[in-house]
Amino acid sequence: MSTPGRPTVVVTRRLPAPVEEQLAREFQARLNPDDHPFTPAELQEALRSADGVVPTVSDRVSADTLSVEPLRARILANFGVGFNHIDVSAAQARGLVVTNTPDVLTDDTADEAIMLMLMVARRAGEGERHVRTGAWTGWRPTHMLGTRLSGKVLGLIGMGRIGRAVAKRAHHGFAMRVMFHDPYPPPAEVVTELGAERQRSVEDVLREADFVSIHSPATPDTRHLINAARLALMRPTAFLINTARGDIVDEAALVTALERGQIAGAALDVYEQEPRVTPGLLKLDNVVLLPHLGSATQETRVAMGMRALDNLKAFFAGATPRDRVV
Ligand code: 8YV
Repeated sequence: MSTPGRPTVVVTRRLPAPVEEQLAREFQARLNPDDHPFTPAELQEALRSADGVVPTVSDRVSADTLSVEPLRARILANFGVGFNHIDVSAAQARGLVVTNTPDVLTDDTADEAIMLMLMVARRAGEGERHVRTGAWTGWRPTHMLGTRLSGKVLGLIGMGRIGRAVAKRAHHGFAMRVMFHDPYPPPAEVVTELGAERQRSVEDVLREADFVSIHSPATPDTRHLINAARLALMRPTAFLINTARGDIVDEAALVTALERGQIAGAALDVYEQEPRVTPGLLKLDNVVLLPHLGSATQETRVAMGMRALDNLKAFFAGATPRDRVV
């Protein structure tokens, strides 16, 4: 039982049980037992009636939603590191603090990027479908040959926490030559330790890489960063991997590039209009499609929840939450 007098917190989606239990101990927690996605009206009701809200990527916290009156909420403790679904300027203008959950999902998301590279290069999705549909007639030397990952050139678009974790795996685990572009590059010693080479532009990375993996935040500047013109710079043997945010890639342009054989394949975990997937992608065998699973391990989802909880606790104790973004 939650104790009266504690801050009221609305959580928009089901969270792992240990997190919900802890939330219920610390706050007047209003949970979402049937896990339905919140409507804008439900989000507004939460903002009107709770001291804090824990939204996530399936909520669109727009300026319009945040214009609610009266506004009671004072913090949006986002469950997730990416917060492009929240209009942070509008939140700030309304006096709301916004926090996210970095660090705890870095390793799992980096693992997933490597998994997607291997899946698309070694034709794992295609092979699985082959076995499950009963099409497999047996081993033969020329059957379903893919592309080697080890020793190839990995081009990272974005070299923040997750980009660096991918570089570490690729360099130390797969002996890949790692290059990157980031307008805010890491310190030189970090770059050296990762055996990485900085490129001056996204274009320079795209021209050189056998695998291009995206690790930038979704901002107005990165929307459709990977468009038709940039896809045309990639090698016909290269693969595109996206575990960041869907709107960084122009999905229609990607379908065209794949259909024309301008690139060899793509592996995506995120989409422009989740959960909708551009139909052209579904038809292509050289595309791996996952349902936004980057951080989807038991360990990480619990850690993300605990991190959101820590942010709430700090805020309601009058301190600056560790992961404050505005
Ligand atoms: C989350 C993510 O699962 O944290 C993020 O930004 O993309 C994923 O790891 C999801 O988006 C929850 O917000």
